[in-house]
Amino acid sequence: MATPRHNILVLNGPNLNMLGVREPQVYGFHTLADIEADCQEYAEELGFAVDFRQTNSEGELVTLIQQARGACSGLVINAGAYTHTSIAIHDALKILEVPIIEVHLSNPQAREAFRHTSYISPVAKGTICGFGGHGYILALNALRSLLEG
Ligand code: DHK
Repeated sequence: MATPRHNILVLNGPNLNMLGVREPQVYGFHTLADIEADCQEYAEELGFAVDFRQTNSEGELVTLIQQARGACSGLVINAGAYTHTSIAIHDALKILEVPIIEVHLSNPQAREAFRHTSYISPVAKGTICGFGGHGYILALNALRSLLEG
C-alpha cells in the first residue's frame, strides 16, 4: 500500500474476543477476526492504515490510548463493559487530541439500565450502535468525513 493518509487505532475491550460464541442473539455470529478483516479491507479502500486491537484489561486500554497520542489521527473504540464503568478510560480519552468514535454492536439504550450510562460518550465525537459489526465500517466512514471533509 502507498503511504496511508491516516493511521486509525481501533480498540476493543473485554469479552469482544468472544464474539461469535458470545450471546449471538445480541452480538451476532461474526467473530472479531471477521470484523477486523472487514475493517482492513475498507481501510485499504480509504487509504487508511488500521491498527486493530483487543484486550480484556482496563489498564491496557488506558496504556494503548496514551500511546496513541501523536501516533494516530483518529480512534474507534468499543470499550465493552468498561464503557459503563471506567473513569480511567474516560480520562485517558480526554487527553487524546484526535476524533474519537464510540462503537457498540448492540444498542445499549435498548438493553438493561446499567448499560444506559457511557463514560465514553462525553469524550467522543459521536456514537454508532445497534448495527453489529457494520458499525465499525460506519465509524471509519465517519472518521473519513471528519478528517477529510
Ligand atoms: C459490548 C459489551 O461487551 C457490553 O458490555 C456493552 C457492547 C455493549 C456492544 O454492544 O458492543 O454493554
